[in-house]
Amino acid sequence: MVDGRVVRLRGAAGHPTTRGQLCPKVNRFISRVYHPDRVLNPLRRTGPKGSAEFEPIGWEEALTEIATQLSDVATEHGAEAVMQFSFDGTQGVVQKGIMADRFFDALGASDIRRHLCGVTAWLGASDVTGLPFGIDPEDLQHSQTIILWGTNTLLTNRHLWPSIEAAKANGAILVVIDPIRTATAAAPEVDAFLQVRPGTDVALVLAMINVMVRDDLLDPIWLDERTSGWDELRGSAEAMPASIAAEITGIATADIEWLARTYAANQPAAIRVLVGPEHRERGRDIMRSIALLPAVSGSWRHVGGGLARSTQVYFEEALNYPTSRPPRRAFNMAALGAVLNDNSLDPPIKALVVHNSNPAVICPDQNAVVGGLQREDLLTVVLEQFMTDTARYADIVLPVTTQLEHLDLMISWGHFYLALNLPAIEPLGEALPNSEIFRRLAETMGMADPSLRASDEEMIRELLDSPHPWLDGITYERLVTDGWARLGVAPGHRPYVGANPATDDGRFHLGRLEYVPGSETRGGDPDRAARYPLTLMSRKQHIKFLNANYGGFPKHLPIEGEPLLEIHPSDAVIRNFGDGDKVAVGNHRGRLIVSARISSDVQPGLVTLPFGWWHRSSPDDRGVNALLNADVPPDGAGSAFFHENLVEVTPVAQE
Ligand SMILES: Nc1nc2c(c(=O)[nH]1)N[C@H]1C(S)=C(S)[C@@H](COP(=O)(O)OP(=O)(O)OC[C@H]3O[C@@H](n4cnc5c(=O)[nH]c(N)nc54)[C@H](O)[C@@H]3O)O[C@H]1N2
Ligand SMILES: Nc1nc2c(c(=O)[nH]1)N[C@H]1C(S)=C(S)[C@@H](COP(=O)(O)OP(=O)(O)OC[C@H]3O[C@@H](n4cnc5c(=O)[nH]c(N)nc54)[C@H](O)[C@@H]3O)O[C@H]1N2
Ligand SMILES: [Mo]
Repeated sequence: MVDGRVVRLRGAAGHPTTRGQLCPKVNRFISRVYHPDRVLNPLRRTGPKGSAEFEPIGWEEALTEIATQLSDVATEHGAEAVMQFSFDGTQGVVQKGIMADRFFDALGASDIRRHLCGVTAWLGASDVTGLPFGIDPEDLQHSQTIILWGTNTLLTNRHLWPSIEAAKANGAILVVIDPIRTATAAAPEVDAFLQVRPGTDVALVLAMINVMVRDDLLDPIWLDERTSGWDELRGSAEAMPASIAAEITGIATADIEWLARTYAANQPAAIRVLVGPEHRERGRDIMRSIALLPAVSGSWRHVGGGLARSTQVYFEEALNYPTSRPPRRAFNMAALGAVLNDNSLDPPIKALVVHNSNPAVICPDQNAVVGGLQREDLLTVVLEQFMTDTARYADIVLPVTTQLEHLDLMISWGHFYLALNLPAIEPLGEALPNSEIFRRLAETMGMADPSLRASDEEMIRELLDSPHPWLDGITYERLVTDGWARLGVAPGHRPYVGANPATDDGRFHLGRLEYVPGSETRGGDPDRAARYPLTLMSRKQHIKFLNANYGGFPKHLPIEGEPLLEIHPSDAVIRNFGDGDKVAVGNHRGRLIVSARISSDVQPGLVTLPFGWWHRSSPDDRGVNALLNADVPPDGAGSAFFHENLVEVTPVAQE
């Protein structure tokens, strides 16, 4: 720090996960904080929606105007005509939304189901284990077999890699299962890369269990004492021999057999998952099927065995999270485009308040989302650090602080360390933390509930005020002194040794399992596939991107400078185009003109476009999400199907 200005950012040397290192995206965080494009004043729209023409206004004027308009909407249409939209812009518990939720609860506004990330994975794992506790990811260092199942660890979760390297140094076998040869799949440490056909993992799991039964690799006492529904699952698995699974998954029979034997016999065996395969219509089945493997094999018994999934559930259990939110109309965030355009809703949405999110980029069916944001009769307020594609459509933009400027309590999905984020500098310009904005808005609107006046420190103290043993000895004061503290989960913690899964009978739930292709797949809808024969996946792909945080920053863009369509040589040749050619990729939802990159990292029938690019950094003023299905699972719970969309690609004549 020099003269109140941050000049260097580094990881804490003593922190066991980061070990003094930051990842390539966070390494440049200071340039984001001091970026000349930071929004540092409240702004009011002066041009047409989307034009990004704004004038600065004072805070008081901004808050009064928002308060008046929200009250008018609530009076005229009912409070449910107001909706908040918020997501994962920060992992800080307070700034992510505690005060915002209190504000919208007090107002009685429509709520948002924050389901785009991790909920489907949570549901699938909890189908097997009740509360889905996994192992400490650091314990992968003790594994002899590690399967990175649909997770691009080297890109999305680099801090796990040293644990994997430690296991490798001990002779572990490392397997990657992914439809794409990702940076992780291509790493020299990987012993086997199994390039599964997208969305077919359930067939692979069934065949693995089939082989384990056939070759007598399972422990009948474990199955008898610790599981229920084994007969049903065994029946399902018996109907899926490896040879049939090979046809469905594209993985050779011998490789499936090798994987099953290695996984069952080379213990401790761990599977690492995050969210990749959840982003499909049948994502819950896939995540459940993966969670079935340690329940069947009993690998949970070994330190370094079991499922290493998101650790967030540990923090949710330990911290005193607000639990009693009033039930209200709520929408799955994937459906934002449909919700904003649906006039038959009672009441329709008339005011949208966005914080911690950039829905114009991150939601599926981008054209529908933008269509909704263009509505002249929709009041849109966006709390942002930058003039994002969403903020451009706002009536009022409110400037918010970054993590260097506000107080927060940070949880994690990658490890067990709780951190207190103390502000390092004063807020820049007129920026305010989200929490403070909602406190002031509540006051301006005359809301009386004292919980709407709680300070950030008070909210953090409330969160820490929990009898849970994992928080023993972790106080606000200790966090101020030390910066971080490990939850009181012992190293080598085996969540299901000496404790049962939180299912109704205390056993791992197995039961019937069936491979069913999603409806927007070649197997699921042959008619549609005749028109749109290629599967489009839209993953996180760039090392310096963090979701949509950097997709508009020239210094963060990859050298190619624009999103490229990756396509297999066999699919390009029959369509008569070559590397670097302009192509149209599209379906009934949208169409983009992009450049092609011919690559055998993808498989025949599969194309990819990277996620996270802002509209104006993309050739057609739209990102890949313009092509994506906005359906959600029938019960409304879970994520969007980002990786399961059918498209056609055609060459575009060059002038
Ligand atoms: N650099 C960088 N790091 C990030 C992020 C970022 O944007 N950039 N985002 C952060 C966030 S919000 C999250 S949620 C995590 C996500 O971390 P990950 O879950 O690791 O990342 P994803 O790219 O969502 O998906 C991982 C892999 O799943 C594969 N996959 C998709 N469908 C299937 C399938 O049907 N079967 C199998 N076996 N694999 C499949 C994809 O090809 C992809 O390689 O990353 C975090 N870290
Ligand atoms: N095609 C496709 N779409 C996807 C995915 C994919 O893999 N493919 N991944 C999905 C996943 S896993 C996720 S998590 C979502 C991510 O969706 P989002 O959470 O919406 O995306 P981010 O880009 O992480 O953050 C949004 C904004 O939060 C702002 N922000 C940061 N800190 C603060 C703060 O303190 N206050 C306020 N008000 N704003 C702040 C940033 O400036 C940023 O513009 O995207 C989903 N969408
Ligand atoms: Mo995510």
